Amino acid sequence: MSNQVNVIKLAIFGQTGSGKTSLSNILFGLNWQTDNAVSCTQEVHQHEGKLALFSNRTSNLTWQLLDTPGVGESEVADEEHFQSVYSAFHSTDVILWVVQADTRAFAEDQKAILKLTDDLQKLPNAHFVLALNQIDRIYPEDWDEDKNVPSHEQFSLIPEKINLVYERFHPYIPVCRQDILPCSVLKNYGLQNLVNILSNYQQQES
Ligand SMILES: Nc1nc2c(ncn2[C@@H]2O[C@H](COP(=O)(O)OP(=O)(O)OP(=O)(O)O)[C@@H](O)[C@H]2O)c(=O)[nH]1
Ligand SMILES: [Mg+2]
Repeated sequence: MSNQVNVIKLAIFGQTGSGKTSLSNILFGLNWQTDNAVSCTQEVHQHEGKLALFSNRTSNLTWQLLDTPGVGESEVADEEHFQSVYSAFHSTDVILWVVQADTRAFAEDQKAILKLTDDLQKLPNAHFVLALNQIDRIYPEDWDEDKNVPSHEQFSLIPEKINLVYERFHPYIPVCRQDILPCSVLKNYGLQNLVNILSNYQQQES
């Protein structure tokens, strides 16, 4: 595995607009283009470097990041992107699947995983982490700006969201409940937890 030389491969997947590129930017201090209206990333983008956010124990690590085009843009686009997304999916140490916290529709993610795994026949030997991004947008969208945390009401819905995502994903990918992390790129919330979970993998395996 690549971390013998302290390089960990991290590839990011998920529906278009879930925030994959936004996460890439904030985690690695990049300035890749994002868009709030149209599907943005049209090819796999690669970057090698240190995390902008890290714990002391991970500061010596170098990551090879792959940011992939989102699934569910259109049938044509999904087909065009498939080979490069498939290669990224099968050549990485850590798979970060990003979902929008305010959605309850996961069929596109499930279909994409079925295709990427040849109908679950070919699962990569990677650590699966799920980011429940855009947690600021969950009902009733009344973020606690003073403390920069979810409001009381939003906070009380998070366990339910995590359960739902777990139920929808665990028949398809080997993800553990504790590896489903609520976060918000917009609010810079939950990202240190995410980094810790991503980095734990390296610690276990090295
Ligand atoms: N409210 C909110 N908006 C976010 C958050 N993260 C990303 N966004 C916004 O969501 C939109 C889509 O973000 P992108 O990072 O381009 O999403 P993507 O998954 O890379 O999209 P594709 O490249 O099309 O697959 C942008 O307008 C971001 O600013 C978040 O945590 N909260
Ligand atoms: Mg993108």
